[in-house]
Amino acid sequence: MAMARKSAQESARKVSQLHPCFGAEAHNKFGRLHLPVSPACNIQCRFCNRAFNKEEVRPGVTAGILHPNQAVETVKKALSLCPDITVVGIAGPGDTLATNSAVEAFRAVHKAYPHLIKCLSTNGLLLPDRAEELLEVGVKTITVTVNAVDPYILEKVVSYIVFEGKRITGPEMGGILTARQLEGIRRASDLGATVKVNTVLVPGVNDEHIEDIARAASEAGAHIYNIIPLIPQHELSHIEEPDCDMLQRAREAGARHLEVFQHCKHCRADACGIPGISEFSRELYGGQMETFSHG
Ligand code: CLF
Ligand code: SF4
Repeated sequence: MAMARKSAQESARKVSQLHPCFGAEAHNKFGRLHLPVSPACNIQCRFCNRAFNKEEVRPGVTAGILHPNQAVETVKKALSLCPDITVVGIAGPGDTLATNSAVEAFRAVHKAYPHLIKCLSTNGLLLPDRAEELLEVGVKTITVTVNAVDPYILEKVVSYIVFEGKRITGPEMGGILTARQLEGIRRASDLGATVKVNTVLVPGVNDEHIEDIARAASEAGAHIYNIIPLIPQHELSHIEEPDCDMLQRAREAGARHLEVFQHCKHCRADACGIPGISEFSRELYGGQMETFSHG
């Protein structure tokens, strides 16, 4: 296991040179493509209002859903629009492990483009069961969104999970989700993946809890930490967005345990291009998919 951790550290160094979300070096230089193949979610975050439209720029939003068998063709087209793409990511619009679509898409893309980094973002509920399979289909970088590691704080951010066929709420839900996320991080990192933890910073809820999250994530084997300011909506629409001081304090607290990534661009689930520099999602997906609108 120690060997695997060491090789994960070496792989993390390589990834930081090529992946725009895993290192300052690669940021502004390389691009990522998101394949919006994952429609469903197995938890309900209180701030999440998944939507299908072409206007908003935030996680969870996409212009439509792609079928996994369209993945390779989409990567080909994206590379012709933006040859600087080094990463193919799947980040929604639902959870990437709630259905098999992401694994199927990665399997096909890895076969056709083995040199591109495959990147998955998940809420982590099913990561312990699927980490091995992800590594098998070429996934090298995994992001787990951990918004609290205390069940009483977590229930203020997540209203329920659906786990083993049951809908679970309250502190019991918080305990299960945290245990699964940390176990998933441990398993993925032991298998050689580079793991980033994302936290949505919710003022008055988890802003004093960031150091605890970073400590637990680091102990579980995570390599990088990214703090994303809340976009107030859905059940948390009454909470104000965190200000720069709060974000700065949170980043300092996180940095006591993990390297903090500071350049996140709040990407949509169908983003394509160099984050913050170029965006080709309209050219890529615009004419091809239906526009849904919900929420
Ligand atoms: Fe996509 Fe996320 Fe992979 Fe990057 S985004 S799945 S790790 S390839 Fe990057 Fe966008 Fe921030 Fe995410 S800037 S929202 S951190
Ligand atoms: Fe929304 Fe993602 Fe939370 Fe699911 S895990 S409810 S898609 S933010």
